[in-house]
Amino acid sequence: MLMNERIQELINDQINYEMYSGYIYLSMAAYFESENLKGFANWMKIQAYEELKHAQKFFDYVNERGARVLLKSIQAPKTEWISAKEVFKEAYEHEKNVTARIYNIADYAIELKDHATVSFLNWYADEQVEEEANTLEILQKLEKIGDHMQGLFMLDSELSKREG
Ligand code: OFO
Repeated sequence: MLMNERIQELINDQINYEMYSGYIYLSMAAYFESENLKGFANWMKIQAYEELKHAQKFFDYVNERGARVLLKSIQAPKTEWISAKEVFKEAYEHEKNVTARIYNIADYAIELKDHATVSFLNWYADEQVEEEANTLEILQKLEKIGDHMQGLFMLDSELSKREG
């Protein structure tokens, strides 16, 4: 069954958004590098790579369905933040946005009875539970840490252990 044109468009937009997510996280990594918080930077660099994988998974799916991937320019990300807490607050909000976008595509695929796309998007729905939980967990830790530099450095050391 040929892929519906609107679904193709929505997924192409989502490829762009996943690349944009990667760009946001890489920019957050650059901010943390400039603050000498190498563990936070490590976590963000791995997150940026995860986003590239999300984009590629959509890319492969569009091709598998015999549709066409059309890449667009990627929006420039924000470059400055005032604290690690602000960064993770935005990362968490961003992930909630991504979830809403995935649900929106899934709703449309359900409407079209495009079961293959619904089934494909289930992987992203599960992944988003993890993405939201990971960013929220770090945000909550940062809220507890407050202005205590020692706590911040301990968390930085914990985040340096994340592996891709
Ligand atoms: Fe692709 O999940 Fe984060 O943005």
